[in-house]
Amino acid sequence: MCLCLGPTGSGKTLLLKKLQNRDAVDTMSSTVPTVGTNLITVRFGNQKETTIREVGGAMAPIWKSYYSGIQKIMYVVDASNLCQIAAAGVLLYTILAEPCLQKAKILLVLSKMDASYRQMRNEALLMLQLTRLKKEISQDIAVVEASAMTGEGIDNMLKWLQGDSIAPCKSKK
Ligand SMILES: Nc1nc2c(ncn2[C@@H]2O[C@H](COP(=O)(O)OP(=O)(O)OP(=O)(O)O)[C@@H](O)[C@H]2O)c(=O)[nH]1
Ligand SMILES: [Mg+2]
Repeated sequence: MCLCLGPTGSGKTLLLKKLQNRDAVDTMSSTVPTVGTNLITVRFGNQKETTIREVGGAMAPIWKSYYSGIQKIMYVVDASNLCQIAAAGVLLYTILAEPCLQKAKILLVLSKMDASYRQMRNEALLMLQLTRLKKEISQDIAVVEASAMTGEGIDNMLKWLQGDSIAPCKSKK
């Protein structure tokens, strides 16, 4: 089981829909904030599948009650909304400090890349203090740039879910 967390409106629900069925997502239809949780099953080509539980951003105060037995966390941050990023970083830090998640694998997803300019990736990582964070924590953090609108990053997210390491993306201008 993988948990999908991140501030409200960061794009979790739409990305998960796209992971589940990349060809049949109406990205024009609007989503509603997830109140509670949302379970989805992702099937891979090789008959394997995995379950992801999204816990809505509105539920952040009780994210903790879902940590037991979790090995993977996908943390979604809206890269087009730099104002929200510092707060997203604080929430990420509390997840990483959690004793029962010290062995978890973390995927940091910079979402809505279609609405961001490329340089925002670096600004977002800077505001999250990722380089500093990586030195202080025991978990493995991979970073993916993604967009539910264009489908960017979906392949890498599927690879990560299957346990493959993903090549660090080059900084694009
Ligand atoms: N431009 C753009 N907009 C997106 C993308 N993904 C989601 N959105 C928009 O962002 C808004 C919030 O998306 P959701 O997927 O519902 O966000 P969420 O993270 O599930 O939010 P909570 O369930 O409240 O925690 C919606 O209006 C989406 O249409 C994306 O890749 N690009
Ligand atoms: Mg949602």
